[in-house]
Amino acid sequence: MKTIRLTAAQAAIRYIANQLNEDGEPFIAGCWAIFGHGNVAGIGEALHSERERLQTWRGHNEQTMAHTAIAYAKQLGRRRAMMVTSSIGPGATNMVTAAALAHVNRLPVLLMPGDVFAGRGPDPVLQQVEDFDDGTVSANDCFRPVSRYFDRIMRPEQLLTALPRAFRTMTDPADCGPVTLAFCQDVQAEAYDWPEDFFAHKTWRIRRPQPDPVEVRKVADILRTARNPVIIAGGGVHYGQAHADLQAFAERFAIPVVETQAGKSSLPWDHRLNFGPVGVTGASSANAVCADADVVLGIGTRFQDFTTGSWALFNNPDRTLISLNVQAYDAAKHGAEPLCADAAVGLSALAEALGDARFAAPDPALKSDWFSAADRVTDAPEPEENALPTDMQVIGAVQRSAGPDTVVMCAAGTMPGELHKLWKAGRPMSYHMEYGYSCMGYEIAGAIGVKMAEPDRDVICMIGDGSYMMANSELATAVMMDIKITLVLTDNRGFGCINRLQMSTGGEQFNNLLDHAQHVNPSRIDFAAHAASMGAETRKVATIAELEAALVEAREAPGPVVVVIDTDPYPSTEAGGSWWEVAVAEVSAREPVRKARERYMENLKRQRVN
Ligand SMILES: Cc1ncc(C[n+]2csc(CCOP(=O)(O)OP(=O)(O)O)c2C)c(N)n1
Ligand SMILES: [Mg+2]
Repeated sequence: MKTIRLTAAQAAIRYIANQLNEDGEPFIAGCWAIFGHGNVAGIGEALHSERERLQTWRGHNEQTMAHTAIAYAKQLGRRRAMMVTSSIGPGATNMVTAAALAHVNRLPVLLMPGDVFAGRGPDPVLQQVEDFDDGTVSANDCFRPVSRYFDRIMRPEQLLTALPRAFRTMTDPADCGPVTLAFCQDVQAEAYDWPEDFFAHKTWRIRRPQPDPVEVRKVADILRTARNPVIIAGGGVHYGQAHADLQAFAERFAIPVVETQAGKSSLPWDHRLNFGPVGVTGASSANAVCADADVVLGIGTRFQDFTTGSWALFNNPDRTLISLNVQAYDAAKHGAEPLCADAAVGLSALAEALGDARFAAPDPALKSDWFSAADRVTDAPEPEENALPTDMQVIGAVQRSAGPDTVVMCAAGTMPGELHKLWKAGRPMSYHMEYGYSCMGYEIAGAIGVKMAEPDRDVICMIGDGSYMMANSELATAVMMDIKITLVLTDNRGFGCINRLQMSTGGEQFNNLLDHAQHVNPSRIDFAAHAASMGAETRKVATIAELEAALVEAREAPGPVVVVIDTDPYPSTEAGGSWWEVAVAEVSAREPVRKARERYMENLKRQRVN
């Protein structure tokens, strides 16, 4: 057997660079890296030697670098991914939040934190977490519950099995998620004689699991007897690239489709069978259809509480739940009748079994009623003097200035709910929402990942002042790397959405808006100046008309643009929506809390968990 002598880190990077997707592209598009003593001399040296084939990029924070990597994979429907390397202690644990985000959202990312010395000679090294009773524990054990596959590389030759396992996990449609290879720092630098064929190009095809014929028959029998079925389109429609299959299926049988946060843009918003967003942040049209539905067919959805209205939304007493999902865990949730398969092939098998069945699509007036309510808030006239515009009007302005290929993206705050309700998404993946983990701080980094994934599309990142303050430093990376994104920063001076949630659960306004937080000096953050200091082009606008004009200009600007607008923290779209379970204090000195508790107990009666 021919061998080649390389360090373990050199072998890892060389192997990674040779793994391809079905389109012949490297599956790992590049590596985000912040070096420390735990990776600079090992992985860092190896990345340098392979820099022609696997690019290395430097960010400002390990968590946000990983967000960029994850957003890239999400935008490309999991067909490509990125890796991220960190040092052994704080750099590694900074990535744990991002690992959790990828885990919840079932997205591939290859995390490669350094780890302590396998040989343990210099113990304890800088940043080593010492466990008094367990010599195998390091800071990287924090990744275990949030990695789909976790391994610690303590000998070079472990890579011969660990790396193929890592790629299997990232390219498996059912098991897809983050992989953490914690790489002991002495092992990174250790040489080994590797079989040469370990570095041959290898193609990883994402398989499309076929359904079990018995499951198809059973599900078809249920569906055939339905009077008013509904399809819940989730993220699996995007990841399975099942857009055309979904549309054909819905049209053939006249079944209305509603969309989750991850599934939005599965069908164009104005398709006659797209009844809009579902659930807590849903449209009245979609939710009315769901409340009535006797068969609920989920496609590629995890049935998160925002989708199901905490299981109080589908309240037809005779309803049956069907779950078409590539992952058996999701296919059997909450008493669902499982159809475990890839979305596209599952739909075509189901279509064949259904034959010439045909259902009665709901009244289209539900949709026109919804859009007249939605347009009233997005297209409301400019506020009176001394009043601030609403976030919904901001959405209206962004929508009017957007093209069909624009990608609007966001993760936390007021905007995800409002965008889910109000954004009119045309093309697939024109709506990129991280709402599995809804992680403040994903926005700017995520926008960079979206733009790297699809450089030809305009990317608009909606970001609240709270999220901006939590993680903004990758804006400087966007400037340095000339990644053109547009940020629309809605400054309502605090955590507006949580303040409203606090009020609706009977709470006094407390510790959310900056005015209600302990302070000596009132906050006076100048966001435009802050963003400008990192090299972005910035505009502070006062009105919706100015915002619209700034967005048109932003398209022509060469680099990242940040448009800041002050908005009113109190209003949100009243139309649509459904109940969401948030536990309210059972005893309280406050009368409004006691009232909210009563409402909560009343609503709980509608909940049906299987
Ligand atoms: C990392 C993280 N911490 C806390 C939360 C809980 N949370 C959700 S939205 C929000 C406030 C967001 O404030 P901002 O970005 O200003 O948006 P706004 O609601 O004001 O529009 C908080 C604290 C979260 N989702 N993520
Ligand atoms: Mg805010």
